[in-house]
Amino acid sequence: MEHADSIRASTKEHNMVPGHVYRYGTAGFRMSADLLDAVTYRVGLLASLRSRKLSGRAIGIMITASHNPAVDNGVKIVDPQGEMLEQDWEKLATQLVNSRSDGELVELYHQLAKDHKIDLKSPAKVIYGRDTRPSGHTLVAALADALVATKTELVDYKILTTPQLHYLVRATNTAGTPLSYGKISEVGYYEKLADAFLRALRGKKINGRLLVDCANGVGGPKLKEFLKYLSSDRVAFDVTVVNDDVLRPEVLNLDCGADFVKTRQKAPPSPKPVPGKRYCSLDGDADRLIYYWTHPETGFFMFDGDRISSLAASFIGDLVNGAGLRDDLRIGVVQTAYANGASTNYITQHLKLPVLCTPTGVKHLHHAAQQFDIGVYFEANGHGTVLFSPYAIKAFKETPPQSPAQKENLDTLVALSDLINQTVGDAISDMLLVEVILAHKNWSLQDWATMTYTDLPNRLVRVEVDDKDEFQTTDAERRLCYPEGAQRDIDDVVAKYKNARAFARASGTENACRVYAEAATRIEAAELAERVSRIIIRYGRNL
Ligand code: NG1
Ligand code: ZN
Repeated sequence: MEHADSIRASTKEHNMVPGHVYRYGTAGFRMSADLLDAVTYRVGLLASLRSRKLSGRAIGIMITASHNPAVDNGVKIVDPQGEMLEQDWEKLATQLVNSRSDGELVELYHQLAKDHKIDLKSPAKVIYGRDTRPSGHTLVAALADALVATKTELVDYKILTTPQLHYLVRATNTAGTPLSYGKISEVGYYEKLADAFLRALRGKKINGRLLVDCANGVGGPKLKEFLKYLSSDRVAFDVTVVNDDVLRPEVLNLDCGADFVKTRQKAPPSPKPVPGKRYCSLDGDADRLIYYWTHPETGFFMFDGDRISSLAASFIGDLVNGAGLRDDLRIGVVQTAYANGASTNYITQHLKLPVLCTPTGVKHLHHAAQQFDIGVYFEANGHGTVLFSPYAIKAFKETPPQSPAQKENLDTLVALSDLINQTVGDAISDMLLVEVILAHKNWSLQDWATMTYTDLPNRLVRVEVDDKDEFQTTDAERRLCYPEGAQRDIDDVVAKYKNARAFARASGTENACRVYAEAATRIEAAELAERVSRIIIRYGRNL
């Protein structure tokens, strides 16, 4: 039994905390950091198996708990093209992590190798990074123990944003091929983005200062590093980085960051928002982005994932038309049920683009977006990107331009395909994309708001239930199919309101249900959310 002795020896150093059941969810394993040492060790074992299964291609592991409080952490596996772990393997991760004893763990490891025809003597490679949480230190040590025990080549990239790790996985696995994604280094990531940003801007002027709230997370130091790669003689990009204190762990995601702005629907209290200025917020691992500004009279106004998505779709759609490729390339937008109904209407009716709805979790959106030549996907919370198919990129590069304007559109599309992270939502890359679009359109945030659509009033509520897994959904999570009768009761309540929509689903990241409601007025949206929540509580008790 290959590696059995070394695994047995190192497993003893990483004991599971008893009494917990772990599940590889939408965000991998995410919980209080105290519970994660042995979980991370076991994820290392699985990643080594996955790499061997895929002929030694590099697998990524990111240690982060994103927008969660500083005491939490998480561990997530990245597949060779920089995508989320394949779904079938999520189950294997859950199985392996829940092994009840060291003996069972070693046995299951070998059983998985046998079942999946994995040669444990073949080469394996795992690369990893972590956000700024102090607990990341010990977790990567646990991970390294598993990789050493299984004779897996490893590269520790230390502190990274989540999208940087995804970039590095893809760059590693495509190096030396015609699809090379970029240099295999953090510097390579900055150089690629800086170069693409300048090409996409095409000398257009960026208006005014942008203030970037980095949630006191890894995005702060990384954004500052990126800015060094923008030569000031080629672009005037006036950026002020705020909430970038990574030395005091307790302030991570505290009263700041993209999740705070989106869920509280207000600007972070510090630094005090200045009316009229352009702001954006990243989350703790820099894969979500929300823009906002405050108006002297009307107050706070937010540009969430739905707005970034429709802005990108509209701009890229215009470029494709201007490049003469309208009939060649299929452009589509992917959303979840949480997308504001007004954004869906705007995209289908005004932009005349198809919209697909998938279950929550970026892996679903990413997969659906791959059906298009240009697939724009965003969750309302600001996580998303734009995927370009190899066919689309070839068309941008090889279509003979019929005019200087067409050439310009084609060149801008090539630049965007380099600027936009093709592996996962990336707040820094998405922010540069928004800045490029606003510069091309010569829009302020006020222009962006008034030239598009008005959000329908909405309300998102978290509802505590005994067992959230009893709530099962269908139709991209828009309808409950279990408990029986619950959906009928929700339909009856929704029917009492005009232009209303509501749904309930079990969270994939915490033991609770979420209820979302939209209606013609704020009061009605709140009332509807309240009534649907009561239905969920009632059914939750009857089970
Ligand atoms: P859950 O807990 O399944 O609702 C939340 C977010 C998702 C996604 C994941 C992963 C909402 C309503 N849900 O999922 O969009 O980002 O966390 O972080 O925002
Ligand atoms: Zn995140």
